Order: sequence, then structure tokens, then C-alpha cells
Amino acid sequence: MPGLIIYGVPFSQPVRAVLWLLMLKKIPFELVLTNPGSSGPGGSRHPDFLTKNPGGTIPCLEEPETGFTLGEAHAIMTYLSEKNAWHDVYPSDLQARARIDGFLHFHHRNFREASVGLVAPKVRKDLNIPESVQMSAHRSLSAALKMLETSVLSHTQFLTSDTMTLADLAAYVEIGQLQPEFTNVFDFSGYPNVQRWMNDMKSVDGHDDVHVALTELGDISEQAPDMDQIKQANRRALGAIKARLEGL
Ligand SMILES: N[C@@H](CCC(=O)N[C@@H](CS)C(=O)NCC(=O)O)C(=O)O
Repeated sequence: MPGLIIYGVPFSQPVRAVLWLLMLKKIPFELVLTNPGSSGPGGSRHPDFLTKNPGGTIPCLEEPETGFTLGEAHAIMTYLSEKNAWHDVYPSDLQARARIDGFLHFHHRNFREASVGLVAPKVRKDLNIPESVQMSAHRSLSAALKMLETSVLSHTQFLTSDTMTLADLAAYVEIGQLQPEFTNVFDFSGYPNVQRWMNDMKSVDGHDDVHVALTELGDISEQAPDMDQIKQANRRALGAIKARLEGL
């Protein structure tokens, strides 16, 4: 029996954040491919899945030994970090931790808008995300990036200090996906500090393996991938993750 199960797909940003943390910490897990938004078998809105995560979203964590399940990427990451005393990425010092928590909360209507405004409209045309919502998401993301550029990352190497933490993993899976080598849907030329931070994040162990689905799909700025291409990219990424886990 695996010690940990993660439900999700590697193309999902919050799933990637959780997988990256587990890879970085060299923790074995089983990734059960779960189709976001689908109410069919194996989908995140299927009644069986809703008993694990009533919110109906991926990622979801399951600890088979105890039956404990948990949704929400940031709750999963802080739970695992606290449980395993990963104080390098989630310090026990109250104020240092509170700064990380601050970014994990700030994330949702700010960095997360990268997916809502720039990636989802290309890869999930079925969602028909209105133009006004895309524009509003773009504005929120740009303001959040400007804050990083002019304030946070002009003082420290990473988001809360000169040490990489959960705040960086969570933010990068949203912001980093927009880079030219991945989806290529945002112009970072006005954000040199953010570019420097993204380059530093590329050296964090697990970066390449957790981003295989994005490398597979490549530039989506001109031509959006169809659902079959996305599924194939997720399967290839699963292969890369399994290969890495075998090497543990
Ligand atoms: N706040 C959640 C967001 C999770 C989320 O939006 N996941 C998407 C995939 S990237 C999903 O499951 N969508 C399916 C749905 O909403 O039905 C987290 O951080 O875990």
C-alpha cells in the first residue's frame, strides 16, 4: 500500500505544487490520474471523489493507512510540511511562517489569475471564460507581478527571504508556466527581478520532472492544444514522475 496517494493530473498548477514538494523531499507517492471537472468515473466531480474532497477539485491527498483525505494544494503542503517537520520550506518560527502563509492566501485572486486569464482560455475553450473575466484576471496578475518586481524580489532572492519556501513553489507553478519555454503567453520583459527569481527556481530539485507536461505541450500562444494532446502530455509527465520515484 502506498503511504500517500495524490489525485490529480500534472498539467494542473496546484497539483504540480504538491508533487514538486514531494519530489523535493524525496517522498514516494502514487499519483492517481483524476480528470478535473468531470463527473464521470475517475473525475473530480464524481460522487466517489467528492467523498474524498467535497470541493471537487484536484489535488487531493489520501493517506490510505488512516483514511485521511484533504483537498486544497496549500492545505496539503502545509499539512505535510508540519507533519514531517520540513522547516527549511515551512519554518517553525511564527513570523517567518506567517509570511509564507500570507503569500499562500494572497495567491488565490492574484498569482492564480495566471491560469484563469491566460492559460485556461487557451486549453479549456469549453469553459467559455468571458473576455471581461480574462481581462480582470490579467490586471490582477500584472499588479501582483509588479508588487513582486518592485518590492519583494528587489530585496530578497525568494518571496519571503533568501531561502526557497512553500510560497515560492506555489507561486512559481502559476507564474512560471507562462514563460517562453512553456506556454509562452506572457511578456516578462518588464519584470527582470521576476525573471531572475524564475531562473533561480529552475535550479530547485524536481523542477524539470514536475514540468514535463508543459514541456511536452510547448508554446500554446498561437495554437491551443486539443484535449487529446493534453491527455498525452499528462501521461508522459506521469511516466517521468514514475521514473523519478523508481530512482528514490
Ligand atoms: N484552490 C484549489 C484550486 C484547485 C483547482 O482549481 N483545481 C482545478 C484543476 S487546476 C480543478 O480541479 N478544476 C475542476 C473543477 O473545478 O471542477 C487548490 O489550490 O487546490
